[in-house]
Amino acid sequence: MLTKIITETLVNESNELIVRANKVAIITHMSPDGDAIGSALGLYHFLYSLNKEAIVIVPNRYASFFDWMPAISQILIYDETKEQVDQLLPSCDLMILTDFNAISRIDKLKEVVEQFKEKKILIDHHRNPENIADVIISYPTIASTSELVFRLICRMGFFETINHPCATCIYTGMMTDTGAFTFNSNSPEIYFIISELLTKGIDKDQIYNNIYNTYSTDRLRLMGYTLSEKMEVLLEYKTAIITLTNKELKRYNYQEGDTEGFVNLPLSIKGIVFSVLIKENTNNVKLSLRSRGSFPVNQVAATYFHGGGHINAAGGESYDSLMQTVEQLKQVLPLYKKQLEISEF
Ligand SMILES: [Mn+2]
Repeated sequence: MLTKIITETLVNESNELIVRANKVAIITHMSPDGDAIGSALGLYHFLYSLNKEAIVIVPNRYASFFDWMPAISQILIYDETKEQVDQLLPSCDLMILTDFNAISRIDKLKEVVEQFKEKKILIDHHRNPENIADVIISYPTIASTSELVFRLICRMGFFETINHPCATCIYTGMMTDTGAFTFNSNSPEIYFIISELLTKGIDKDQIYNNIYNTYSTDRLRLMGYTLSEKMEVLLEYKTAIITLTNKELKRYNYQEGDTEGFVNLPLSIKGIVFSVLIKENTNNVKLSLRSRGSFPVNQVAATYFHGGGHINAAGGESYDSLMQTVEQLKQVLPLYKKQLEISEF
């Protein structure tokens, strides 16, 4: 049995809105990751099983290693389908927002959400959600939004309705947000849920392969280059910094998603608890920050790099040059020396 994490009131309010709805718009965040897509498509399949219509809208394109996911081709990428989305939305009578806590996380979809006239439900696990929905299901202690989607469906009494594609999407989100159950994954209930998903026929080994063993040659070579040439290890601060310029990315025919997970690699060095990937973008510099133990990378991201996230995984950006951003980060490190020292790995 699962603990009843989501309150009775939230379950009832969601149930009422979902049962009443005919066509649901599901929206998730920019550069959608496995949990964003997993939670959104999980809901999509669930709603179709209830004989309802659903559309999933994302701000921009997702990495190609999600291409195998059931119904992924139905996702509307707002960057490329703005007119279609604007035309479809008025026919929707409910909106579900998944896996983000701030309206800024959905980029140009901000207006779409703000102008939507009907009710909205937010399902998320990031801290301090903005007041962007009528029903806010926010549980930061839960490892993935996809897990929350599973919990909500079950609490509404629809476990039987979960079909194979729905279960596959939920599992994908649970797996990717925990690094294939290697962090943030000590809750026994995660494994109870997995066993329930297995009864729906998911192939967890195949899902792992689909996500993690699909590198292109270019991507693997870029990884090798990054580790051998572009990783700076600052043992004094238990920190590693990886940088990648536009030019270098081009050299390896960079495709969206090719650097996914690179930031985690230095954390496999003994003694490293803080890892940062700093990457040139078209008009700014993007930072991915990861840590082990108690070191709060979301604090670093929020204080210095216009970002935020979770304690062990956060993102940020900078409008200075790549080199300036690296310098800035290096100036910040001494301020966190104590916290870095006590953070365990
Ligand atoms: Mn998530």
